[in-house]
Amino acid sequence: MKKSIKLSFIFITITSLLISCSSKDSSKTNSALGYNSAEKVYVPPGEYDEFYAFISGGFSGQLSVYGLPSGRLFKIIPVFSVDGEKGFGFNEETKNLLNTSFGFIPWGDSHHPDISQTDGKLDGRWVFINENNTPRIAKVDLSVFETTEIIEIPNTAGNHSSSYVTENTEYVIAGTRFSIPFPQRDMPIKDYKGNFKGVLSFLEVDPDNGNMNLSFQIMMPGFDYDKAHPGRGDSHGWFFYTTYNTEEAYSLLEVNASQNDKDFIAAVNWKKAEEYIKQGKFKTFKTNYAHNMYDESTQTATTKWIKEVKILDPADLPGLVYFLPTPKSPHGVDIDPSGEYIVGNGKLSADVTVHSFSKMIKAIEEEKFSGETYGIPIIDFEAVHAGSVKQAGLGPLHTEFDDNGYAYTSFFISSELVKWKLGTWEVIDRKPTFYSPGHLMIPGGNSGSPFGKYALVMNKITKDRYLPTGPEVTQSAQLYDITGDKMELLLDFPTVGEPHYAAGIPADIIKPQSKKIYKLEENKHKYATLSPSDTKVVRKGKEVHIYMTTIRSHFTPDNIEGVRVGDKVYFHVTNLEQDYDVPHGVAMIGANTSEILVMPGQTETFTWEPKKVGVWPFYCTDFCSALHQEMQGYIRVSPRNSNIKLSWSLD
Ligand code: K7E
Ligand code: CUA
Repeated sequence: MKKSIKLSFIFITITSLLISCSSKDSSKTNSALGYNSAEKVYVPPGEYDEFYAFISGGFSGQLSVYGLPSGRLFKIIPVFSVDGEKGFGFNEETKNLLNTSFGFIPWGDSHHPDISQTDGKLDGRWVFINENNTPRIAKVDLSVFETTEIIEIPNTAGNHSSSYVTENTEYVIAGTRFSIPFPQRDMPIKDYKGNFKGVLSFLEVDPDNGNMNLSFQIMMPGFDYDKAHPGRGDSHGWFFYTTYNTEEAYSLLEVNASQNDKDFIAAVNWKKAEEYIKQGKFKTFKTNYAHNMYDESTQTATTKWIKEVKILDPADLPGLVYFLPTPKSPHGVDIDPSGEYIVGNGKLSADVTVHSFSKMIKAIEEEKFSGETYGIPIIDFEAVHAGSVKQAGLGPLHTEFDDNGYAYTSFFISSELVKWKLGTWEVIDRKPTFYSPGHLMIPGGNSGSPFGKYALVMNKITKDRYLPTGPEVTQSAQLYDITGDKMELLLDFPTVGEPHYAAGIPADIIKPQSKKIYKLEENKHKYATLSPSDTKVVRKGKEVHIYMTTIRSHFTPDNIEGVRVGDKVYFHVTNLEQDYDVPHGVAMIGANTSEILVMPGQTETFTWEPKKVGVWPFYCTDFCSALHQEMQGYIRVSPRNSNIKLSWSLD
């Protein structure tokens, strides 16, 4: 009896698998074959993933950290949007990171993370990521997985062709998607042509600490500069940008910016730019932008206002910029690991157009130009064209490379991932994606040494892939095994926000340098309190400063009297722990900021403006020990005109 039930259960299961195999939804086919795939993504409890993946959050403004192949989420690093979980943008230490010339900006749109490199190899020291909306570039320090610098990009709108690093992290670059009046001014929009300009920015990176500095900008014609990638190997010293709207349309762009058969890839010789800068061939323009830097020793971010920027005009500077005609409103431009091939993903085209760097150099030497625009030579298409991947799919967006001479292109409209061979341009394999991929990522993708084991495809549409969650469904990433001739779909997992690009790196490069605690003796925070006996409460007019310490499981001081309605109370909390993974938090009723989460050895400041008379509790927000629930205290709040003196208790 029992046996027959079991058998019929197996029978039903097999039939249902067969049915789903034959159903029109090919995604289910994969789950029937899924056991083998499951093994390839399964990371047993207690074991580590092989790769980190840093996935942009798009409209979340953040950068999330996943493990591959498991797809497990480890951390969301707040970058351009305030984050209540970590107090980012709320506490006194980090809020200056979000300063801009438009004021404090609590939200951003993050697109393209890129990991620092040495000799064309990922070195895992920093991730840079761009903010599209209010143009900025951030640096995330990978020893602590925190945002430590944000620099605003002036003369720019829609910072999209950003933020990629050169092979020794000499520069991280930014570029304008929307051209704007240059200099910015009140003028009729119909006078766009010739008056609007697109500016490309080069930020030099300090090799010791990763700090950025806007070295110069190049003032380009008023096109849209969409994506960018650095040259490498022989093409090191060049940067490539896609353009669209070479029509310089300013309305109905979906029609008017799709007229030209070919737009351009702009090839910028940044080594030449450096020479011109040295020769003083730049113009200095007045500007005002924020450079926000978090100092690890004071543990506090400060804002510097920069007033000038150097501008190079390619019309006056021969050899600085060339245009490579490329069909058709190209989105991504991607450079293969050797640096020879420049891949243009014409999003309104069925072909992928590939240019040759060596042909480009030859064409420049032989002056094989088909014209010029705004003083910039246009290289003859045939003189630079290496080949095209014919009829590869519909709507190519982005291409990445493995370490075996293959390229992988995402096709938005035909929803597929296509593998093709560099040099022969033949399509090797294609696999459906679910659905409408934007970027894909192969770890080390923007470097001379990719790790061609997995391709992570980030999709715009999810539809039926997950349980429904109301009208808003998660965006989705899909992991493919690319080690064989045929690609194999292994895993779907949801992402945070809308992912655009991602950057992947072997975990072994990052793991050894990951910081476990902040050393108390190195804490130079202005309000650090290094011992419970040094705690105190100080009034400065309407400000009350509490110099507070935490250690399992106690706040010192824990009871404070003498605070008045209308005061602003600063809790300067130093976490005296020196053990890994023991943060303490603080929250206070009615605070219009957020909690803070203070790491071992760190000081952070939480602010509270008491509105009501009474005795109000504060507590630790992080379950730090068996006595975590006992980690609490009170603040007595008296009327504004009270003359109760400040007092506090230490036990
Ligand atoms: Cu194609 Cu912002 Cu790189 Cu999205 S972008 S997909
Ligand atoms: Cu400290 Cu909970």
